[in-house]
Amino acid sequence: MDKRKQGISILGVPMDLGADRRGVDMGPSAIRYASIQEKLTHLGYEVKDIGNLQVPTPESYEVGQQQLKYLKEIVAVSEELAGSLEKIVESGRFPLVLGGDHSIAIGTIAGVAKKRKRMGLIWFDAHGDLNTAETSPTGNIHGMPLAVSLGLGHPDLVNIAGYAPKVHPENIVVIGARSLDEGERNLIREKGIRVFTMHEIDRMGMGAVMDETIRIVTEGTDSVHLSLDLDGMDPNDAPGVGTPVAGGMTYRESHLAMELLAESGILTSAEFVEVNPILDVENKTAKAAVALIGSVFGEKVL
Ligand code: EXY
Ligand code: MN
Ligand code: MN
Ligand code: MN
Repeated sequence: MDKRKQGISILGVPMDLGADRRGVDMGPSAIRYASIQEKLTHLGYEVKDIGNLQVPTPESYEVGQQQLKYLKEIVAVSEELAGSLEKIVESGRFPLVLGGDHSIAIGTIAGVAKKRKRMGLIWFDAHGDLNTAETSPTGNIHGMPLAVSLGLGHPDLVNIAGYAPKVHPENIVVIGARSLDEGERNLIREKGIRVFTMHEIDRMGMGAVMDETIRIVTEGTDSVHLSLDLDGMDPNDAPGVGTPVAGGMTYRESHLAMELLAESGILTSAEFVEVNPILDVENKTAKAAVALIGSVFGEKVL
């Protein structure tokens, strides 16, 4: 994508209410420390970092329902996040959101999709994030945002920004899946969501996977959002995540995916989530995130 004329607005969301392991709230700082602004500026973009949204600290609040931990607090942040994203889209700038756990996608997607007629969605992840309170093995909301965006789950989550659903199953692609719960598998079959598991990525190669992905997310849509969970990468390349799963996308496979997205020019918003500096090794995962962001914004070797 060459959005150099468009300008990029960076927004951090230091959210860790959606996951069980602390530390992911430091993700936005780690990604900034890995020089995201310098990278994008060097690529020729005008970048505005609007700072972080305020997120409650888990220690100061009650967990609430075990099957929807910190529901009330996550709903409040998601509403605010959706409002911020609407404003960025209205300003004509490219929204780039830094997490935070993946529950932030509920608010990001609610905000960007509200301003579009129909949005395609690329979900880069080891997981499906397609649980509801009924199917979740943990009650952690970061395992639910894709279901919520489809209109499934607790009404307070589903109706963030006052409408539902945000996206349609025909325009969603999940890439890198290798850990799905039973309820998620059923939902994928029921809704006919295109999921490229690691098995398919191995067989087809990332080039073919991205060709089909780009076709699906652009069919009848006017915009495409990338929701990239760093645990989609192999834990050798991105160790700083709360829910690592072996056998993920390599550094190069992940970059090829980003490079092909850049070439296609289809992206209209993006978020990079689940970077956990406490679990990381010398900020390797935040550096990987910044490198991927470079590729998705058109960085080339030659
Ligand atoms: N499927 C599991 C759950 O729902 O608890 C694990 C979810 C991890 C979600 C992450 C970050 O993508
Ligand atoms: Mn937590
Ligand atoms: Mn995820
Ligand atoms: Mn994940």
